[in-house]
Amino acid sequence: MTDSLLPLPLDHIGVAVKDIEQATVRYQQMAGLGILHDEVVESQKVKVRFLDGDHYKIELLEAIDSSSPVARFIKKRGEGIHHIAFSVDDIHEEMKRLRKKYLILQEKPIRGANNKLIFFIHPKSMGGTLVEICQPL
Ligand code: CMX
Repeated sequence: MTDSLLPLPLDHIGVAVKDIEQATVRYQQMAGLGILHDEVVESQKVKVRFLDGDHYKIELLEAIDSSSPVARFIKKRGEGIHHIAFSVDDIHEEMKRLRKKYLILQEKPIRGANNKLIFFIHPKSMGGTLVEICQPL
């Protein structure tokens, strides 16, 4: 990338889990994280819960349907870190910029959890890590 590119702030880390309630207890007991927000994202077939760290968030993701990307992920790889999400100010410009170098999974940004526009970079073009780019609406 260019020398002038500023580091994108981390928005959250997504963790695929089989049971969101059990996972919440694990993070509460281990790190004292409280619940920030619950939501069902129908388009992604997931139930999500954001946990509040001091300067970060953890997004727990539980599939609500076997066709969900999260259900496929858990079937293939088990529970664990599913994606990392970076926050941007102009998601349309970032999509144009990143599409030149990376495989972007959406044609246009889509509506994600927590009132955000999002898109994903395929793990195959990010060394095995799924990356979400997001912008608050
Ligand atoms: N992180 C790293 N690798 C992943 C991955 C992930 N999250 N999901 C899949 N992969 C890998 C698979 O292990 C597989 O690797 P191999 O070819 O080495 O076996 C490869 O990617 C293809 O996997 P697949 O099961 O054939 O492909 P899928 O049909 O599951 O699609 C992907 C993979 C990334 C295109 C799909 O999961 C996707 O579109 N993800 C973006 C949307 C999403 O994840 N939504 C969930 C909730 C989002 C939210 O609201 O926060």
